[in-house]
Amino acid sequence: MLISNADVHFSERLQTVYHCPADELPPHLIRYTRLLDTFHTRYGDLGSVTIVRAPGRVNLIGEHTDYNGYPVLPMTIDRDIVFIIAPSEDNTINLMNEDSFFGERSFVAFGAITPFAQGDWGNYVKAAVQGLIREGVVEEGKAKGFRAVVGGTIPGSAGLSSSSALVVASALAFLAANHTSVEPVMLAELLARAEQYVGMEGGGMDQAISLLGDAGKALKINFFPLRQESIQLPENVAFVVCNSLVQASKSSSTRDAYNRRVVECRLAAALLSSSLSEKLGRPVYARLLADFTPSLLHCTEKELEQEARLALGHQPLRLSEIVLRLGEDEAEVRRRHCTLKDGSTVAEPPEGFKLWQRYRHVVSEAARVERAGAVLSSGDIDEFAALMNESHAGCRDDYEVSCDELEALVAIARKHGAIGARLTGAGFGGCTVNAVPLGDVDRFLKEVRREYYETYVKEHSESEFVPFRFIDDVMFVCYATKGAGIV
Ligand code: NG1
Repeated sequence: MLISNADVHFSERLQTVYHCPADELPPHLIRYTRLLDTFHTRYGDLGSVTIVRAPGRVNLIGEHTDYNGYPVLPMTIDRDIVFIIAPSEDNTINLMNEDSFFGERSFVAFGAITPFAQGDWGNYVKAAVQGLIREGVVEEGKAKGFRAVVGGTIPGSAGLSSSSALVVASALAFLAANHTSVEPVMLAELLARAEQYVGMEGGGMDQAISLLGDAGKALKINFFPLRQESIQLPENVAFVVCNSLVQASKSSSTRDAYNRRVVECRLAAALLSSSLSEKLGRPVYARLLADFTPSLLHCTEKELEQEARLALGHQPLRLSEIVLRLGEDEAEVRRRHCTLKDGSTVAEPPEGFKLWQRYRHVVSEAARVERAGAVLSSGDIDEFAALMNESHAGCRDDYEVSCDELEALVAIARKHGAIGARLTGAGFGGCTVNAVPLGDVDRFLKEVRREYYETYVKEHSESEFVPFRFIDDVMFVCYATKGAGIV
């Protein structure tokens, strides 16, 4: 077989993107070749094509902090979404997913784009296109569509950001079809707003790490305004992802539970603002929990915590109680704090809103991220792992986003060599991330496979576990790749 200069160039390019040794390139080359073949079989020869990709991510620490304005510390993973595209003559977007389960989708990039059925994969593409048109990046009347073959290797509904990777890749495809581009930081902010089209009031972590990620590095990301700091990943420890096989689907109860926590944090901010305003005798405006800065309030962190404890109370609060404390009209409280971007309102949970617990997790998690960034930079991996363990406890006890299966998986991981183990992403199922000393990785993989996938899963057949074909699809070492872009 003759190897052209273009082939050599493409191989070198993939090596930079995936940050892998040359002997690990063949599977990537095979995948891209397959996607290109599928494109030509489906659409014929349309001349030159563009390839865009967007990676998923694993969040090492900083859970449920992003939408509160606090930092996160994720890294990209070498599982991604790839689009092979060619521009259309008109504004139609045709999508073919190489996984026949997802099938083909088509829509027009014009006006208010109506979503497909809830949970449909095409909605993430619509979210990106709608966002770019709404924010004036692509001019509505002049927008060009594209034809695409889409291939993904990120496990879905697993807390590894497959949905945001799809949004990011879709945006890059639409921008390429319209011969335009947006600076990555701006694009990440725009797409965080755009993804709320699917009904999750999410923060900006996933779009940011997918676009700004760096090979071999983790990123500490701050929000409002978005800014990032690269941190070299340690060489003596691997971060291993293990999928609990419990689906945390964004189109169902997970979405409602997530949105309820967003609302609880908003209500906590409102109550704390009101009580601080009263105490200080001047208005304290704070929309996000991160807006309460002790130095600006001329108090210590401890004093602020005391104040929050008083303002939020230990017990869950009924909406009527919150309304009373805010001294506002109930309809106004619902409109300002409980209403989501799609106009729906988060209902009061039967047990009331758990404001103090949510506050305590978010603020302590934010402090852990600050510390984690510093100790990771200095190479103190034991301290980093201890912070991961504390983070998991906060997610489980105060934020209540763990489940029996995640607890079993974390316990098994710690028993077999993980020095730090925690749920990652939104929770309610999905994956754990584990810090495992390099020399223990093989044993860890073998034992977790035996004790969780071959034993626990079989013994708990009452749970709805997602079936899998290969163990590598559900348990793997993470390698940070380059951020999203044109390949
Ligand atoms: P995942 O796990 O990908 O659903 C979600 C949010 C993040 C962040 C985490 C919790 C979206 C798209 N993603 O991530 O912004 O809040 O939960 O830390 O909403």
